[in-house]
Amino acid sequence: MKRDLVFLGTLISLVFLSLLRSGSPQHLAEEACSVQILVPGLKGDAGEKGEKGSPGRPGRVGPSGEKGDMGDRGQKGSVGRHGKIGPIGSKGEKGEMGDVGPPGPNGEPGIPCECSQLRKAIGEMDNQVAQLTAELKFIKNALPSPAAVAGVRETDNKIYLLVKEEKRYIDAQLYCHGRGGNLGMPKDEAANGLLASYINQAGLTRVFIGINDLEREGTFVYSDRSPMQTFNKWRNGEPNNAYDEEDCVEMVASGGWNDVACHITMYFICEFDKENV
Ligand SMILES: [Ca+2]
Ligand SMILES: [Ca+2]
Repeated sequence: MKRDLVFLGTLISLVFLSLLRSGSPQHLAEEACSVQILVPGLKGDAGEKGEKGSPGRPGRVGPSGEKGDMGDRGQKGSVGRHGKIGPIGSKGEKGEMGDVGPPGPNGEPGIPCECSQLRKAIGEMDNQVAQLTAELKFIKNALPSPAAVAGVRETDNKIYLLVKEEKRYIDAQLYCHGRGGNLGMPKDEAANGLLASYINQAGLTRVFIGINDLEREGTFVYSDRSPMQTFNKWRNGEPNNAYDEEDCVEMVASGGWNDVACHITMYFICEFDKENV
């Protein structure tokens, strides 16, 4: 288009020049020198083909391709390392008994002992015990008894001894004490009955027993200082503290009790705990 305009301009200029030259040739010659007109040449022939250019820059990264098919299975790997040691197992069952082992070596000779002497001493003691047992049995059963002793009576835990020596209460108590006992202290019906029969079998009518109110008038206690319990065998009207002097106690053949004066003398019964004999 631009080229067409230039071409049209050129054509107009040529027409204008032709008109000028047809008027005054002198005047036109002067005018032609003062006007500069540029006119492009004709288009040239095509040039030779250029040399090949340098390679272009790399293009952009293309999109991801589709997933391919699964490959073939690989080869078997080598054997791995040993694993950790596992926990301790449960206890096994007991095994069978083994064979008898060989006999051990002989021991060293022992020290000569005095067993023979010990055996002899023990044998003698056995003889003494047997003899004493026989003597005790004889004493229990012997009739008549020697001197003051008229046999004994016993229960599961007591031994009673009737002493045929007339003594005041206090002396009778000393006699029993001196032999590790006390005056007889009937504390229940059974013991009281045993003492009563003891007296009867000895043909006696009364003996001192271990009961008194020496410390406090009217308050009777046993001779071991233990208090009277609910059990008692007072005869009718006793204790009456007759003449205001009866602080000791006798048992009569019936087993009944009576308070009497302590300074009179009569037979008496001692009692001993078997565990102390
Ligand atoms: Ca009294
Ligand atoms: Ca009395």
